[in-house]
Amino acid sequence: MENALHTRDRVGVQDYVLLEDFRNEKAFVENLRKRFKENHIYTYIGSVLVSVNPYRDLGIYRKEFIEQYRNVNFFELPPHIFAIADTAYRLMHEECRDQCILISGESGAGKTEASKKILHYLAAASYHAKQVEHVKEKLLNSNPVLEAFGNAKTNRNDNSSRFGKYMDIEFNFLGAPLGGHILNYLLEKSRVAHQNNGERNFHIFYQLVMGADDSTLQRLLLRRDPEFYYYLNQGNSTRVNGIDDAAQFQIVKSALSVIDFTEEEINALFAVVASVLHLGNVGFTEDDGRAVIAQEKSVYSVCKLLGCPEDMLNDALTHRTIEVCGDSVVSPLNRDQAIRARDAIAKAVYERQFKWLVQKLNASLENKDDAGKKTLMGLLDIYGFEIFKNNSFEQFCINYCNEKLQQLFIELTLKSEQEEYRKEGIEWEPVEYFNNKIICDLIEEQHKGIISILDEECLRPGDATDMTFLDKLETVVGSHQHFLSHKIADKRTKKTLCRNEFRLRHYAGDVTYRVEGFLEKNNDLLYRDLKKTMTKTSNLITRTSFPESELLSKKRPDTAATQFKRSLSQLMLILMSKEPWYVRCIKPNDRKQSAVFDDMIVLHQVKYLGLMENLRVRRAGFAYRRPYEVFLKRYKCLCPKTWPSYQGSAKEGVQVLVNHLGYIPDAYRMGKTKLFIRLPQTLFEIEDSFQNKKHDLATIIQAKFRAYD
Ligand code: AOV
Ligand code: MG
Repeated sequence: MENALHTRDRVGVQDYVLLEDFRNEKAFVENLRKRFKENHIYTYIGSVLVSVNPYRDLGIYRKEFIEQYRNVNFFELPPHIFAIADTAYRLMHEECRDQCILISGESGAGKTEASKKILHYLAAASYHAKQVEHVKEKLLNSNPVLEAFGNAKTNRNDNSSRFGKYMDIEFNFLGAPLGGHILNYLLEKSRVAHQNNGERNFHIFYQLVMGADDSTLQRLLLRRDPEFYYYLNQGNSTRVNGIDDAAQFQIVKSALSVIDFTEEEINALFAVVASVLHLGNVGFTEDDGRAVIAQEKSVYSVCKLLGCPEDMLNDALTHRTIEVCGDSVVSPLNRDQAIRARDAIAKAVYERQFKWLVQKLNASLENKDDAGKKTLMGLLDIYGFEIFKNNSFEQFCINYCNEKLQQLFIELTLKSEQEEYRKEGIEWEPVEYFNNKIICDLIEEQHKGIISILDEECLRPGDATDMTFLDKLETVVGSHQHFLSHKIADKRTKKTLCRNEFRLRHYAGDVTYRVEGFLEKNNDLLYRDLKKTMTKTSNLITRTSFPESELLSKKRPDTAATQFKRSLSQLMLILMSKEPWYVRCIKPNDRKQSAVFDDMIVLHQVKYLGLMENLRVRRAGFAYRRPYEVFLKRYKCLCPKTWPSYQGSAKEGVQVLVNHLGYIPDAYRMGKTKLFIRLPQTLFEIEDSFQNKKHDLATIIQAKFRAYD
């Protein structure tokens, strides 16, 4: 077994707090590399877990490992995702404080895998009783379903999350899970209608086509051939090495039944998935500027599956009705407009189905037993920072979300750490760190942030276009140090951008966005005729997710970016109300390869994740801190003057205790309300003594009882 103090040469240090040259980036990366080579993918910075994606099964998540990490103090065993899960779980259970585990890192770094391991750990290690086994089953089975509908192959990751997910798990006073609740964030729905080369649509489409039995396919009017569907074949990669769509389909189907989906609901779900594929195959020709449907058979299939009148859908795909002074005027669409209308309805149907799915999951996971006190464990797994060849509105939102999360990390760990020292009256060395708030402001500030400018263009009647949006950006934020456009040459590359691009200097790197489609995607409007057609469907999912009431509402819905911004700020409040734990995921290379550790790629991530600053703050200060009451309560038995009780204040008691333990002055500081301990070893030692003492006391007590028998 790896031990903190004895094996540092071969496998590096398991906690960066112990790294001698802790200001040196090279030494930092070297330590990760050493450990990676020895298959130690986890390393701590205090209580922050750094994880390097091994891209292969290391066999470190088996039952024995779960058992090993159960109820063991955080620093006693080698770093592991289970140690984070275990400590957070125990704090939640024993001290009744809500916890949350925040997982970050760029696309493909291992966030989703980490979140699944945590969930598995919690299910396996939490209170065990017959009544809660079903809850655990449901929590675990929610994953394959959400991944089928919300993940896809991208050029960065074969199983890339295309939605953000925050899950709260509710526990009772025994530590037994009672239920859960999922919040989902902005699904990348543009993928439904279009995929870049090398990428795929959401997994479920391929799973259904490859995995459903013949009679189901027949009922859904589908062919067992993903290449046949326009919405599946654009990326030229319908089949992916290492992904067995057919086998996955069986897993998804059985997961759906575990989470209480009825046969009728499952049929409705697959009918919607199939109808999206048929919609994609509806092609148009043009006659005298008017779109004419070329594949009536596909329209027929959609109508049959969703249960709506065929002529109604035909009309809605080729015409649009506008209300003018109370009168309805019908005007034909041209071919381009019809294609856009078709894609818009396909995307809307899929997105609303996803929301319906999450609602159904939540209904199934809802804790119906309301009695007693509950505590929560939150788990955040979002889409990671990404840079593609072409970056659009979706990447803008995803990267903005990552900025917010980084900001939270800085706020909570770095800043709060400094502030705590100040508050506790303890001297320490200030640490400079890059604060990305300036980029968050550039994006989200009221009136002058990018989202506000985008909204303004979206709501402006008349001639607003993606290019006028870019012009406005240049006027309002052109001089911002994190913004670049074609008018300003990049100081580093000396190159100017194209006329239709802008570049943001994100905390994690520069990303060039093309403005085409920003307005349309942000507006996210659907022709009324198509909406109306959906309200007339008999499929239970489309019928409930397109309510008639929406047609009556005159209020314009908020834009996509504004809704996203609002939901993110709510998420930040949720996270701030809990005790946070961090898992910082790192990708060892850009080729999804195991055993390849690219120093430059790792160094880049170490830098932008702020890990060096994080370590400096940790080292400048004290690895450990505990309120006097908590510390005294736990360890008072180690000193005859404080055991069984101490008459003075908790602070005085702790002073007596540490004097008795012989701590040297540099090892600790006494704050206003807390004791600060510089190095983790000091705490290992006292914890060991405590465990031994506890054992001795238990033996004495047992012996006493035996004497009475
Ligand atoms: P992500 O969630 O961080 O990317 P994933 O968790 O999906 O990344 O990881 C990508 C792939 O790396 C997985 O499909 C696994 O093949 C492999 N992998 C990750 N972690 C481990 C691990 N601990 N052990 C073995 N293999 C692993 V994105 O969702 O794209 O931002 O939007
Ligand atoms: Mg993911």
